[in-house]
Amino acid sequence: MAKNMNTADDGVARERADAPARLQVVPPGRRDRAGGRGRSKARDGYTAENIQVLEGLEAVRRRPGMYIGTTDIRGLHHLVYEVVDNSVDEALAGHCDTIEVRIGADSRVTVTDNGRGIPVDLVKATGKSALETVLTVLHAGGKFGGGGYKVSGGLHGVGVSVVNALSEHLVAEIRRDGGRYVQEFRRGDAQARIRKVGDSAPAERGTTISFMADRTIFESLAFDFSTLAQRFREMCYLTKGLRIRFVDERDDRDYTFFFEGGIVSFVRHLNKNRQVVHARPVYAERQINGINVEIALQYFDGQTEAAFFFANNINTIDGGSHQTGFRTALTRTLNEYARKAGILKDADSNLTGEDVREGLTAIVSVKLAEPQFEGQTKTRLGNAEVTPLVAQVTTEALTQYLEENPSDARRIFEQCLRAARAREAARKAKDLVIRKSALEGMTLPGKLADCSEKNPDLCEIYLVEGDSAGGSAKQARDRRSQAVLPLRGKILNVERSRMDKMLGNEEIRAMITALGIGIGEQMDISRLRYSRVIIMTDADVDGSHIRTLLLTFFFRNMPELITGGHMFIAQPPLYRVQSGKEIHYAYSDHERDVTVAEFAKKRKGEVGIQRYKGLGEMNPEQLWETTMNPATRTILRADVQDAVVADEVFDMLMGDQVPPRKKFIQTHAKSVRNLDV
Ligand code: 0RA
Repeated sequence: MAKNMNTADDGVARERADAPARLQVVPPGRRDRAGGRGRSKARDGYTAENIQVLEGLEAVRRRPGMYIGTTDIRGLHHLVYEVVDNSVDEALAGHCDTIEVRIGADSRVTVTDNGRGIPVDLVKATGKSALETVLTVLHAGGKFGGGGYKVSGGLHGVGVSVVNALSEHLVAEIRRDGGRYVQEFRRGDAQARIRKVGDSAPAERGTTISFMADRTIFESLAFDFSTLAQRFREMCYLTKGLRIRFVDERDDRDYTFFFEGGIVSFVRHLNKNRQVVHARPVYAERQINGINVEIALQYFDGQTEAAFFFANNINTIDGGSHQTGFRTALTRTLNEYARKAGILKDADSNLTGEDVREGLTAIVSVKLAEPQFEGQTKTRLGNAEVTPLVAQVTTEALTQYLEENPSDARRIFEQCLRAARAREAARKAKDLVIRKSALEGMTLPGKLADCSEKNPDLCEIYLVEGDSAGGSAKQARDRRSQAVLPLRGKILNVERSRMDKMLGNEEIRAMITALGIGIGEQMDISRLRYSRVIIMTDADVDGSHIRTLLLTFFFRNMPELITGGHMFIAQPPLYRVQSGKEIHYAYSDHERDVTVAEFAKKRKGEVGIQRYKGLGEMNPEQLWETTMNPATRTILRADVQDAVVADEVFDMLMGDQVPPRKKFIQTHAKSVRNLDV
């Protein structure tokens, strides 16, 4: 025990005041990518030359955007992911099976794991304890403690020191080697040396990081439960046997995620509300040349594809080498089997990639020591060596499955052949519709209230749920720059309907003509008539369903709208809180409570709360003020992740309509279906 105490003490070489400035060279190209708010804390000695030299974590505080992208809610969530990713790494290395994430009533976040505990002994290179090094030196993560522990990285791998820099207060507690060690930080600065505060039993081993995000940096500390829960759920699917408990003390929610079946549970979950073609997902896991490959797939009787590709638990939405390997193997294996089994005759043409991906739900997850993430958003896997490995695992697993389950194989091929025939029919129908609308000369839909401005850069369009809200929006809008298109009722569920049927739908055709870019092969994003397309739906279950449908439609048919950053979601307020003459609009339950408390403190007398169930309950002035006025509104840009998450399954599970607040979401036996509800 005494020895450990010593090493811990040795780790703290100097107090902060006399520590030398650690200089970090920021490459000029990255300097101005700040998504932050340009907080200028210029100090003597800083000059704006080509190469900017900043001191340690101060660089992070000066330009948070460079490290976490933005200082809005996404940046805020990034802090949580960063800390949790480290614990998940410990789980991936096989040393941890339980993580607890807790959001306090005051929005403090506490992440606890039962891993080995971050080492507390001295790191020679920094003269500090390993713990303090990880928390105060940029990019220090994984550079100690032996290679191989850190498989994640990529998107979130900026290091937990970034979290420390952007927290007004952070406490680390380490339980290892029989001791309990604590160190405290404020805005990245250690407040004292690491100290031993007690003993720990082996069963208590682990790390706890508790942080209060810095209110002077982040726009708000309103963590979104669903977004975080979705991420934790995904992490648990991708890490078999990992348990993540997520407690939100702001409104007393307590969920535990655990999936014994790993990505098989994931596939079952995605197919939960679908009619599956074969009962048991095809599954394989192999470790080849230090690369772990895991695939699971199951067909359902639909027309869409739900295949997701992960590298080190990161959702690589732009695909990459693992996707290539999987797709090639899927098409080739199915065609080879079909020929051999006489399902495809010599005269038949092969099934295309599209044919074999119709009605396919699949998860491909690879884990490798040195992932290369490419593309603008670093969401495409580059490692070429992964392609043949994924192809090999897919081919072997699928071939074996087809041979052992010939009747399932029949049904899968029937589905693929149906897809091939339907595709041909749809192509003909689509050509017809497109030619027809071309002949009609692109007349704008009658329901569209267009704006007078013609320059698309200055124009936006609101897609509004319901004719009555549409009417309010038409009165409320800025006629010069804002167009309004009301959409009646439930537009049809694009996931379940075919392209030809979809194009026959009046609401959908109105959207297509209003946006001006066409659809399918003829689509041309440069003809977009509005630079912002804003979905505005009621803040209720139906509204969220319609938003989901719209996002799904755009995601599948005009993905450039989303990837190009044109797609937005309006944020109407949930409550109107009034006391005397003072009115405040609250956009969350939490904000409502805070406002009520503030009003109550300021003056006695009644505080009135109105809950807005729909946009229709606001008059045009209120709608303008709260939701449409570019100067005062908040709109959220939809990214591809949102579109992927636009999954009815998730809403059903997590939505406010689920009464029990405490949930255990888990599967125990692979043979029992749908326990993950
Ligand atoms: C490297 C080495 C060792 C532990 C960790 C990293 C570690 C890091 C984090 C971050 C959050 N939770 C964590 N748990 C563990 C220890 C190596 C050893 O004890 O031999």
